[in-house]
Amino acid sequence: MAAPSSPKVAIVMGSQSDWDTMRCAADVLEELKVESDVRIVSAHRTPDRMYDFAKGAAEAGFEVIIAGAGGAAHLPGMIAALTHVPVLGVPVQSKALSGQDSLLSIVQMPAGVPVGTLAIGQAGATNAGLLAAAILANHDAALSQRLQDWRAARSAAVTERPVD
Ligand code: RP5
Repeated sequence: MAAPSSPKVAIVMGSQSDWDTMRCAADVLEELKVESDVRIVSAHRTPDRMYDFAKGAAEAGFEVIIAGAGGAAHLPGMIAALTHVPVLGVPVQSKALSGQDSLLSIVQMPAGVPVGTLAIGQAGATNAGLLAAAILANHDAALSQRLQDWRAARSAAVTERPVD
């Protein structure tokens, strides 16, 4: 049984080099006062760590997992295969193919094991954080209000006309 204060969102990534992207998910969650547990878990370099994390995710109290990886990005799909906790996949922008490889390898899951795939790069990571918050907000009225306020502030910041 998870302690009441355990983070409900896990953010995992395949490499330290993914952190520049994935920190956008952590940052927006922090703005919304949602705790997250951030880890490096590589599908091909630390497969045992990935297995243990995914198999233990539900019992650890995670309700959403955000998984980011680049290149032949198996991580989100492998985690989704090992847990029933919803997985949001963030395709990290790779050097060789600008993240097209990451995107296709995350989004093209065969029917039966879904990964909710976001945009390539930092926009995708930010939106994964917002989507995770929206999922939790379904049963957290205070978070729902913070999310609505966050969006209202973004709308209010848009000027009607461009300024020089
Ligand atoms: C993937 O390979 C990681 O997700 C990362 O995006 C990419 C490159 O990793 P490094 O070589 O920078 O560690 O596993």
